[in-house]
Amino acid sequence: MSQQDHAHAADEPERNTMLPPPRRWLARLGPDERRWLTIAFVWCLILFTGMYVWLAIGEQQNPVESYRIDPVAFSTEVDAFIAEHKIEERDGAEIVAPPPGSDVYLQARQFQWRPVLQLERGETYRLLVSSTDVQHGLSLQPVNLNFQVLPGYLSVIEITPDETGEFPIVCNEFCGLGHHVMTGLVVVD
Ligand SMILES: [Cu+2]
Repeated sequence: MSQQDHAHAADEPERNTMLPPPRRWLARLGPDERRWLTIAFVWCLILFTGMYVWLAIGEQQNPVESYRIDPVAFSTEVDAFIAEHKIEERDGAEIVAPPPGSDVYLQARQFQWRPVLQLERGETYRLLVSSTDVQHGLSLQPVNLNFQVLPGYLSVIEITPDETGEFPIVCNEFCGLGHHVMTGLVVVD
């Protein structure tokens, strides 16, 4: 070895690349890190608690009850409901006028909400909704009735229309190629 090589080796600390790097990640948290982690954790707790607070006082949650149901059985019930209360058919859509206060069915399927429901203002109905194929999303605006519709599950919600008019239903869960044309209608007289 020359004189120069010796000098160079002494300058650089010897490094064995097979050893792990210094364990800096086990160092104590700095004050800033600790402060922000505390703020983030407290904020998480506030939001988590907020879910239950809004459930109680916010009137933002739809009081939907859920039950298991066989999709084929549900389909049969919807067909029977439509056959019993159908008043007319317009552009292939079945328009159904169930008696006030009764159970009304709404079936979600690719790519349709059936039937069109004709309800009376001020009367209370139990709306029974399910899907007979894939997951859909029921969105009735502007009354903000909005929940997931799943095959095998029956969602039941009491509704009392307080305004007359036509209320479109859209599917807000992507369900296939015809998703964008999947609309339905509730008519309130
Ligand atoms: Cu859809």
